[in-house]
Amino acid sequence: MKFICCLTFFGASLLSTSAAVFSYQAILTPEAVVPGSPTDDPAGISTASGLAQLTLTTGGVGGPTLSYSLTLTGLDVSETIPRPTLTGPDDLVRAVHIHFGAVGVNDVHGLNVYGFPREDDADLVVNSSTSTVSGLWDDSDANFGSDGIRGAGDSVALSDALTALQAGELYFQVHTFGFRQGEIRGQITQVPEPAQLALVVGCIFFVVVVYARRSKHRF
Ligand SMILES: [Ca+2]
Ligand SMILES: [Ca+2]
Repeated sequence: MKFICCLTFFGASLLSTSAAVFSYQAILTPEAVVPGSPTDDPAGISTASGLAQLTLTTGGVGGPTLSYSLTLTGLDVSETIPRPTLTGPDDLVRAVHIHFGAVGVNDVHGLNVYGFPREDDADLVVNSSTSTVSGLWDDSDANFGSDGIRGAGDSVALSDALTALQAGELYFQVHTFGFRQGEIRGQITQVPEPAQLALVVGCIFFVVVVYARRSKHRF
């Protein structure tokens, strides 16, 4: 029995002490954009789309991190620095932001990823051949600009957005020169964790099998 207790404790420790990892995704469409301006695409003319894969890690040293990789279809991004922010072709991306806001709601920026008004820091990678932007949001990304005051277009620390993330109240919005206020949008939602569930089931199964074998050998 002592052996079983040790195994159970080991399994529980494995799950509780290691950093927790969660998968998120966002599917970006023109239909999800909430019109807030005549320069949006309320008529649904755009055929662009996007898919973002994100990984949240909590419990690690240095605070939470959220890696993201957003691949766009039917839109272009520029690898040239500085990015074009004043003029460009209709299908060229002017800005990518992660915003606060539930489905159907427009709200302030959480992270400025690409383009106007600022970008994620040195971890941002832009691949124009695949129209992909990827990077890492952490607490060091808080940037309130030269005034030092948090405004609607500033980036915040990831810790200050975790509650919204876990509630499904963050979204990607992609702004192009054709649709400056937003051409495509996608809510960031958690993906079920089959790997973590499998680990728990595996631990329980292992304990049951070992217990059954030991009980059998007693008789
Ligand atoms: Ca960053
Ligand atoms: Ca500011």
